[in-house]
Amino acid sequence: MTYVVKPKFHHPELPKNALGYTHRDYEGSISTLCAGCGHDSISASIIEACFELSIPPHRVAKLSGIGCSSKTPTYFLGNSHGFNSVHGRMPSVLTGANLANKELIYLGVSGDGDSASIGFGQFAHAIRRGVNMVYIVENNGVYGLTKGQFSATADRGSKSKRGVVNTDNAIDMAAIALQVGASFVGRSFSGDKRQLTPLIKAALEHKGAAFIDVVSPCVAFNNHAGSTKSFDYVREHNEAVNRLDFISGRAPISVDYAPGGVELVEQHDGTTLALRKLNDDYDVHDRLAAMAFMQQHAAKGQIVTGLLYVEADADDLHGHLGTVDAPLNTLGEKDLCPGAAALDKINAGLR
Ligand SMILES: Cc1ncc(C[n+]2csc(CCOP(=O)(O)OP(=O)(O)O)c2C)c(N)n1
Ligand code: SF4
Ligand SMILES: [Mg+2]
Repeated sequence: MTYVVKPKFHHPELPKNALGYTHRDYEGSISTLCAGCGHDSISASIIEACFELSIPPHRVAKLSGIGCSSKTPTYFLGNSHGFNSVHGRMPSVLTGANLANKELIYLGVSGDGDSASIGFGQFAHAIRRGVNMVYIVENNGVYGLTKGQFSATADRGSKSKRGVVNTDNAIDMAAIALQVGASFVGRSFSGDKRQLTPLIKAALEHKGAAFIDVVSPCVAFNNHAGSTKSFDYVREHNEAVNRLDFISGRAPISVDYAPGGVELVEQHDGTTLALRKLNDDYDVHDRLAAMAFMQQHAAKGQIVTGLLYVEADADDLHGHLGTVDAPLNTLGEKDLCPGAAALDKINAGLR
């Protein structure tokens, strides 16, 4: 048995959101991951974000690949659609589902092995196409499920639990997402729920390819001295450029910071992001500067976190392709096959 159903009992006065749902309505089965695994904290942030945004669970489609990280959709949003695909293939399955039915909210959950090793090409192409989705990589620098081999995001020079030094260069997933055109890029840490939850909320409201790289320590295989993905290392080297609070066009959420260093970013759909700047030199609208800033800090061993880039008026794959308003899976034969006369006309135009 790979999952344990949670008992249904709960306190009768749990807080409810605008839909009348409690947190329990956004939970899944009991996690079977190792106690203390960073991935479970990310699941908690996803639950919190969906609860706070009052998202109807049946409107979400969660997709994943293979790995401890890819198992996590079982542990949240138990009332949503789910598809656990093949290792590294989540992006293409998600792209197909999104093309068929653009009305769902697509949440892709993956690991660094799943997306930076076997699924690297799939990751890059889904992002560059601008698929409307939230793509989360739960990044621990190892293949946790298969017992701790270095993944492609492990930093050069970092040590495995047995003392082996990684000699390969690391892939920075957030930098690649920026390079291939993601319209929303964030990075966070599983141990910082206050930073991560609003980032997920903003990504859920963003139209286009939203990517979040979450450093998520593997307590079983990559949380020792010498690792650059351990809880201690990330806490000591975290360079947060901003803190995000989110104001929805539908239900305003108050900003709990003193005014002054707060920048408001209007999004395509009328929602607003409220951003508290922690670094005055950092501009979330400058893709090239963001890439340079991240590389400079990575060279010093620092991990830049926060909202790294946002394109406020971004569009998605359906917009780029000019698909019809109705979801493609609702079209019937009459719409899809306009008949011989229309075909003759097209053929005549090609002569
Ligand atoms: C085609 C294929 N190749 C290899 C495997 C073995 N495998 C399962 S999970 C995994 C790596 C998972 O690493 P990651 O995506 O980082 O997830 P984590 O467990 O670290 O969260 C590998 C190599 C597989 N299941 N399928
Ligand atoms: S092996 Fe690592 S990634 Fe997998 S559940 Fe345990 S701590 Fe988490
Ligand atoms: Mg991993």
